[in-house]
Amino acid sequence: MDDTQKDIEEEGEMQQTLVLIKPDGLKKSLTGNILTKLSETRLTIIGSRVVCVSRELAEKHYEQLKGRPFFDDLIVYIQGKHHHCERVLALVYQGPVAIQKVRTIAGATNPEEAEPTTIRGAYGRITTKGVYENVIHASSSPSESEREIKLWFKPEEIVVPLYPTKKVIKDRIEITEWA
Ligand code: 3AN
Repeated sequence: MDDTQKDIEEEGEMQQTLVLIKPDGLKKSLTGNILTKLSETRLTIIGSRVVCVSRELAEKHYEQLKGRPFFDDLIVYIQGKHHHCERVLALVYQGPVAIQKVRTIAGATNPEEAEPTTIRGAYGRITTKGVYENVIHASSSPSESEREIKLWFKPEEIVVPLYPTKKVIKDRIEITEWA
């Protein structure tokens, strides 16, 4: 039995999770600190991209929150318009019970309620306008992580096969998409 199989047997189901280091995290030069904190999980990074977030991508990512009073501010924030930093760092982590492990280290949604040793507790804040600047996004469930990973990454941008794919012809070129 190799180490990965041993971990799964001892620790639980193999999962993937999407992490976004949000524009406030990048602007405040927290990337290294956040990655160090996440490395405590002993999970493996299987995908990574710096992304300039369009309004369309932001709205799709947060589609479940449409209609909430903070939705418009959230879309502006994740696009980096509050921080003059129009990008996020998107990462896919994989390993046993990855979703819960990352959410535990990320901390509570409200940075003032997050444990001080978590990423959001250490680095997050609520602005005077009431926007939660909580530095990091982490998927909340297996179905959400699959939806989010497929939204942020193309199949070839992940270094292991994750979900079924299909071949399609675009502009006479064959490309691989999520099925
Ligand atoms: P989480 O990111 O912890 O899974 P969600 O999915 O409920 O929490 O919320 C997504 C994002 O929306 C949060 N990360 C935060 O930036 C923002 N948000 C959630 N609740 C509030 C709130 N009450 N006021 C302002 N922003 C919020």
